[in-house]
Amino acid sequence: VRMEQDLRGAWERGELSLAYQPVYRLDDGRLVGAEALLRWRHPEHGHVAPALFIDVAEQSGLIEAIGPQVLRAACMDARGWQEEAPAARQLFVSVNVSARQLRAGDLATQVEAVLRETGLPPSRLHVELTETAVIGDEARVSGLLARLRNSGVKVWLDDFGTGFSGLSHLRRVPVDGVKIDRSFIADVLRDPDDLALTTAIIAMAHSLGIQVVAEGVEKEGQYALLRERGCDMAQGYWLGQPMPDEEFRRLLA
Ligand code: G
Ligand code: G
Ligand code: MN
Ligand code: NA
Repeated sequence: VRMEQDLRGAWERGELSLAYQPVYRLDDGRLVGAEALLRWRHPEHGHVAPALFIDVAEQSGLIEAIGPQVLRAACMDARGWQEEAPAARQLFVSVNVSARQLRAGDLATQVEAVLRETGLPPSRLHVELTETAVIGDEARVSGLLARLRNSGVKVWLDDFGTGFSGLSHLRRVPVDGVKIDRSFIADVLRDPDDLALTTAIIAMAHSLGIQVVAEGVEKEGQYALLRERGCDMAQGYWLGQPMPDEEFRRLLA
């Protein structure tokens, strides 16, 4: 209850901010975009772990207020990146959308309004949904995602592989790609099962005509292996930590 109270109005008080983690294409090593990750600096307790407060935001319904603010801020920041370098005109920003947000308002209408307001081209906005967000409501979610994708927004299935039923979802839910959960990448150099799963996810995604991002790349060897296996993109501490917008802009300049 305490955290819920503290989280209420945190955005307006300037305690919440976005960090951007760079995403690189593996074939040529180019920067292609960034994932927006919410950060909370509590006035007394300092930095609060996102896994903790996102859960509270989700349970309490506060995410329905915070989500649209995150979406708008991320699109505005991404629109500003091109001021640093002409090539930044192509970069995407990837925004996490939770199950509750997906069910609450009309996400497609919200997204369309924010894109109009910020002038960010739709193809530069990516939306990340977890497999669990999609479960149970596939018909409605599919319709919503189809509308988003028709407008040019790209949709990714996040934490892919952890939901046990990833394959069946891909059949019914239209997405542009999957993000391999970092738990598979962590041991991919040592554990033959994780390597087999990662390789299988890449092959399966490509045979369905969709792309693959690997998360949690912490070592050069993981990067090299993923590249060799034909994975499309990667992010992780070895490539770049999540950083404030000012720092991300310095990376672009
Ligand atoms: O940021 P890590 O930095 O620890 O993020 C932890 C979790 O919080 C991840 O699963 C991530 O998807 C989720 N997350 C981060 N930012 C957002 C956000 O803006 N909205 C939602 N719904 N989830 C987020
Ligand atoms: O669930 P989601 O994929 O949206 O969350 C991304 C989370 O992963 C964030 O908490 C982010 O800070 C974290 N993260 C990003 N890169 C790495 C990495 O290389 N290693 C680990 N352990 N976590 C990472
Ligand atoms: Mn994510
Ligand atoms: Na993930």
